Amino acid sequence: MFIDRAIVSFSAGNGGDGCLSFRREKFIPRGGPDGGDGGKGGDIILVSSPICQSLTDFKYKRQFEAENGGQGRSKKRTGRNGADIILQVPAGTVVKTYPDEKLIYDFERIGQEFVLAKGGKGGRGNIHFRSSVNQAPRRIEKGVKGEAIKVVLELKLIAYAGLVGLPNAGKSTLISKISAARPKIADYPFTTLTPNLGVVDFKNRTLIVADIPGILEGAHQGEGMGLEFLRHIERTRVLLFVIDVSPYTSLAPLKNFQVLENELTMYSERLLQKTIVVAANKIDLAAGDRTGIDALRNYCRRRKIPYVEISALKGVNLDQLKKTIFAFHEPE
Ligand SMILES: Nc1nc2c(ncn2[C@@H]2O[C@H](COP(=O)(O)OP(=O)(O)OP(=O)(O)O)[C@@H](O)[C@H]2O)c(=O)[nH]1
Ligand SMILES: [Mg+2]
Repeated sequence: MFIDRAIVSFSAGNGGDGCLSFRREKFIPRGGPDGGDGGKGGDIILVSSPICQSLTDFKYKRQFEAENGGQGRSKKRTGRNGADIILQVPAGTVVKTYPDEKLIYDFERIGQEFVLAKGGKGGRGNIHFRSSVNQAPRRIEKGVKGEAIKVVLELKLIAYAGLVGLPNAGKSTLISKISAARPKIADYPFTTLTPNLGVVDFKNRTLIVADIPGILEGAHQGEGMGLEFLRHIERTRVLLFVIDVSPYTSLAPLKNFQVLENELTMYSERLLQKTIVVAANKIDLAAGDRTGIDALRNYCRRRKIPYVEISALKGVNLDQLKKTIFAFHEPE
């Protein structure tokens, strides 16, 4: 399970001030007060929406301000109400106070709506303050300030697919090409030390994919980074094996697959009951001899394991890969 968090400031709109004005017309001397009320400030409203699946929007923009109400005007006209801001969050989002993290609201289901910050009321114009003793009131009310609040938005995510592969196989390159995630990529093993999540879009559907550190032969005995981080993908639906099929690796593709499978079994037999998809990566480098690649391909075919040849770097066959992964996803 991953936790996605964003700290965001919201301010609702201020109410508009009431207006100070007197009727001024020909032949009507000493016209009475006619200043209208200020409009209400816009609210900030959060809605849990089926379309929204992550808090990414709040990573780019961390401050939202709803519109202020308009000032009241002469001739008893009320100021315009400020527009509300309606923001979508995924179901599963909790809203907490910042910085002490007390629960404010929990979006348990799709379609819930919560007014996080209320717009200020408009002030009354001088029309309201006429009395028997004061026919020409110069009194108005100021608009009320809108509520302002800084909160923590938090979403617990369960990734749908997890990328597993030896160090340097191109997992981070792949997630950076199929999602907005931008993990570090480099030509040496163990570039990735902590998991990264990416939201992958395909034909109006989205799925979360997790990139985790590479696995070495012997990881179950503590080699490399060990297997501890596999707990992050224990609940995924699909395991995507990323296998380097270029001639520049020490392991032949099929052996590479078997090492991964073996390490995963050592961690938990249950992991291998998941759907496995194989991405044969770096196909752009695999000109010439295909013996090793074909051995992996035929093996997958025999075991009915979906197999796609890709180049994460060059963007080859990535749509085909996404289609394959999405095929196991039943819409809720
Ligand atoms: N030619 C080629 N190079 C690739 C491809 N995919 C990844 N690479 C290169 O392989 C190297 C490793 O890529 P990463 O994405 O960091 O690999 P990783 O699997 O995340 O590695 P770790 O995080 O260390 O486990 C980088 O130099 C990438 O540019 C590909 O399809 N073709
Ligand atoms: Mg990596």
